[in-house]
Amino acid sequence: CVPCGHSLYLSFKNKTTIINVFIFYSGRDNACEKTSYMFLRKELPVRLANTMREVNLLPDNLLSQPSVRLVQKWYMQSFVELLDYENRKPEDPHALNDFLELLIEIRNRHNDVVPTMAQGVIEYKEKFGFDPFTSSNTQYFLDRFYTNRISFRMLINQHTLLFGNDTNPAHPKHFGSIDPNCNVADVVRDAYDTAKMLCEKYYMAAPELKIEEFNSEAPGKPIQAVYVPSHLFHMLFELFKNSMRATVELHENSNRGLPPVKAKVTLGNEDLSIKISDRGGGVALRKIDRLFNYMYSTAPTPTLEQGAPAKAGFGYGLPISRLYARYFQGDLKLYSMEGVGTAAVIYLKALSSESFERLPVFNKSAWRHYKTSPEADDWSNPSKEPRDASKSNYK
Ligand code: W6P
Repeated sequence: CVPCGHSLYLSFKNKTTIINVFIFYSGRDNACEKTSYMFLRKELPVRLANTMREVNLLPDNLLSQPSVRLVQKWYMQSFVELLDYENRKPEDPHALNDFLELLIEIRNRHNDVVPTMAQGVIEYKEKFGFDPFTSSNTQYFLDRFYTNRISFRMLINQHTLLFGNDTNPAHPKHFGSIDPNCNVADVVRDAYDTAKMLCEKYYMAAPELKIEEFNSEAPGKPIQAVYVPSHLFHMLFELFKNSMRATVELHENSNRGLPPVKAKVTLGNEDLSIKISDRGGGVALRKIDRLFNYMYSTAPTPTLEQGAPAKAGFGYGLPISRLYARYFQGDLKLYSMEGVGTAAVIYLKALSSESFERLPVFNKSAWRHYKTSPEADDWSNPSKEPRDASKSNYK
């Protein structure tokens, strides 16, 4: 079992050691699959158990919503099914294949975790309204919960892609879901094209794309990363949808056409950055945090119909995109200038050796997050009502 040269890796922590598990394998040989099996039959239940413990720390009013209970049931069932393999030797003639099938089953069972949790948040809001304490608890929890889910699916996908028979013939040079030579501008164009089709369907128009590359390491050469193209696509598609919507809605009735959406891909020593900027009128600084807030941005309207097209502007697109960026030590930030436009920047690590998993840990300090009530604000707070509404433009 020979891991390939790249060092983008997934790690896992237990009490005393950090074990780096290479997810690049040079071939689809059996020894490799056994190693992966031995790792996953332990690691997957550990990740499920950590999450289930944290679910139990949610406020009772949220925990008791039927949708949250349903998600909890899925996690328990998958946990139990994985434990069946605790003592099955990899030499057992059916163990490897049965395990692979179980992973696919589990992946399917957990497909709708995100909309179902969103439903739970809606149920909570309908009954108890919006309050800052539950909102900050929910924010903290869902960021960790979804990061855990991203990592869990990443592990399952690597195993099924590398050892199942559903290997993708379109991408012979990928290692599972990882492209060791991912051309970033290509993914930008791909995500733009997909968002453009959606935008034209809704609005009969879409802004053009202008794309620039600055490779400070190898001037003139295309910028590449060791990365998961589907993660990158997910983030960029979300940003393009937002930028296009803002652009079209602001300029719909103007006869000067739509200002283009610009993309700039840059590579430095440490960072590989991708900026998507629009002239869609921007967002006031006061409202930027809301765009990443799960509880604030869940509206009861998005129907959970199968195959319903994803419309931009509500739901969990932005906060989850930021989790994808952070998962491999990057980030996603919004810089807006109200009245003019918005720039969104995705930061990735330039070096794959810096791109290890960022995982939530479940310790005392995490526990404290759920158990301490918010303290009084230690900064002065202007009164909600302007002293004289006719003179003040404080909103
Ligand atoms: C906007 C709002 C937004 C969110 C995310 C990305 C781009 C944009 N543009 O106006």
